[in-house]
Amino acid sequence: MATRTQPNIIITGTPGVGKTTHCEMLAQNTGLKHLSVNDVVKERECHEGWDEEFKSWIVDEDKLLDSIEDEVKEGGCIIDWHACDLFPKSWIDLVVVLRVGSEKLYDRLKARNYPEAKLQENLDSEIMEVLLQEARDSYDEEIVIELRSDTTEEMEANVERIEAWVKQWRKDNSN
Ligand code: DAT
Repeated sequence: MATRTQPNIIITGTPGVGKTTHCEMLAQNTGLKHLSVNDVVKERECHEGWDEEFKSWIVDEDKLLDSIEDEVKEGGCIIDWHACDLFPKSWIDLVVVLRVGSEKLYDRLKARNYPEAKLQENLDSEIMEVLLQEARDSYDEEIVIELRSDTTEEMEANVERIEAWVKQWRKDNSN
């Protein structure tokens, strides 16, 4: 059993699916802390350099885990990252996999000026449900939920649903 007094949640999904937007809203509404793995990798230099073709950092996972271990074990983190299989099961209480339709994703990644190879890889990854599979392979099925993130209305409903889950977790884990 976890000894933390606040839950840890992973918000995952293909880049562009809405992780950051969801995490910011959730952090504001729940008081939990938005832990952007992207920022951690950059600011604490948990990488082995820059991949020019994909315009992204080559993440050093061991360094990343060492770097966030203490704060995540404390609890109360909303982890924002496009992978989830690296975090130890014992750290995590809920895994939310956001999903989006191809056309919407294409538009969002295009707006970010993603290079063609990176754009195509991410579209394929979303269609093949790579992150959903990764989440199901890495965590108990009861803690993995898949939520749609095509529209603002869906995002608001998702945030409300996760907020309700946090409230219940706090009730169940208070003495
Ligand atoms: P991620 O952190 O997964 O890369 P993001 O939160 O930065 O994604 O969102 C990418 C863009 O898409 C951003 O301009 C906000 C928009 N967006 C995300 N989710 C949305 C939703 N459910 N409805 C409408 N727009 C959304």
